[in-house]
This record gives sequence, C-alpha cells and structure tokens, in this order.
Amino acid sequence: MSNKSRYRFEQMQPTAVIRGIALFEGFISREEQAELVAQIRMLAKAAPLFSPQTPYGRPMSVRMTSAGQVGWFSDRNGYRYAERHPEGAAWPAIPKPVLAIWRALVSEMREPDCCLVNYYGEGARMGMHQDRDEADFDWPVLSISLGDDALFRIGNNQRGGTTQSFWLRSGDVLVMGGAARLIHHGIDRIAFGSSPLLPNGGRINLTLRVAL
Ligand code: MD6
Ligand code: FE
Repeated sequence: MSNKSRYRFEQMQPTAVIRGIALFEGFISREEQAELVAQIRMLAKAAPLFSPQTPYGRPMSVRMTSAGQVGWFSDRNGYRYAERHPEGAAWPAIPKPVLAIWRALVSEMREPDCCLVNYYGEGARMGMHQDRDEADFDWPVLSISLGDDALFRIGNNQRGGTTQSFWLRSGDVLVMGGAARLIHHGIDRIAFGSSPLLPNGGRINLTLRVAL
C-alpha cells in the first residue's frame, strides 16, 4: 500500500478537516446510534463505569470503562493500559458494530485492542491532553460521539498556542491520525439534555485505539 492510502478515511470525504483531524458528521444513523447504546449498556454491566484518579490525586469528572484486550486506566502511578478492570475481570469484547465503524474508516488489517468508553454526566469535562499511551502512533485514534452535544477543543502538537473549538454531535465520528495524531484536545463542556438519545441525558464517547 502506498503511504498515501494506508487508512480508509484518507480516501473518503470528511465533512470537515480541522487542524488535520478528519470529521465525519452524521456518519452513524439514528438506528445505529440506538444499537450502539444498547451494546454499551451491556458492556457497562460486565465492566462497570468508574471514575479514574488522575496522577495528581483527583478523580476525573468523566466516568470510564473499556472493552478489548486492554483498557485505559489511571491512578496515582500514572496513565496506562491495563489487562483487567479495576474490579479484577477481563474487559469484555469490543462490540461488533463498533468494530464495523473502525473497518469502514480505518482498516481491515488490524483491529483496535482498546475501546475506551467515556461517559459525561451533567458538568463533566475533560482537560486538554494528548493520547500518547499507545505503543504505535502510526495508527489513528477513531472517536464516536453519542448523546448530548460536546464542545471539543483542539490545540497543537506542543502545549499551548491557539486553539479552535467545535461541537461534536450524536453520530459524529472523528479520526485523529497522521500529523494530527498527537494534537492536544479536550472537552470543555457538554450541552446537557441536548440530545434525546440517552433518556437520562449525558454523552458517551467511544475511542478506538491500537494500544499494544
Ligand atoms: C471525547 N475524546 O470526545 C474525548 N481522543 O469525549 C478524546 O479524548 C479523543 O475524540 C483521541 C482521539 C479522538 C478523541
Ligand atoms: Fe483523547
């Protein structure tokens, strides 16, 4: 494969490209969004949401769990991928419809080994960060938004500098790869109750990663 066409999204027409991040607005239909939510509910029964501690000792406002070979975890000892849920069980498998989105936009050559599930209740946010706990930055990170609208802020590969913000809505998919793979990003806030997808409100974000 040529260097130019390693990943499928590079041959597709995103609705926007912002600082190298490819945005596919409305990529997931309402029916498929509901199916994904049903799958995430089952996943969260097997691997309950928890509030990771940051290395600085404060719990994150976002609740998390994972599916796949490894799950993302954080405590006083830092950020890492762990083979087990904090309660001790192996992580459940990544739901098939989630893998189908990865195959459609990234590759059939390799499956992600982690699907991080973030749940934002009212007032939850995520500070600016880079996704750099993975072994190989050649693989992009794919992100799926479900439920309430979220204000996504992106910066630069280095800390600081100018930033740009845009809203992510239910059904949007974003791919962070290539030169944008290590860009700083965060969620400033969600518009709680803006989407009817989750009856109790809130937002689910799924990020698929080749971590190992
Ligand atoms: C979120 N997303 O949308 C947080 N990371 O709730 C992320 O942190 C993220 O959207 C890597 C790649 C894409 C993302
Ligand atoms: Fe991230």
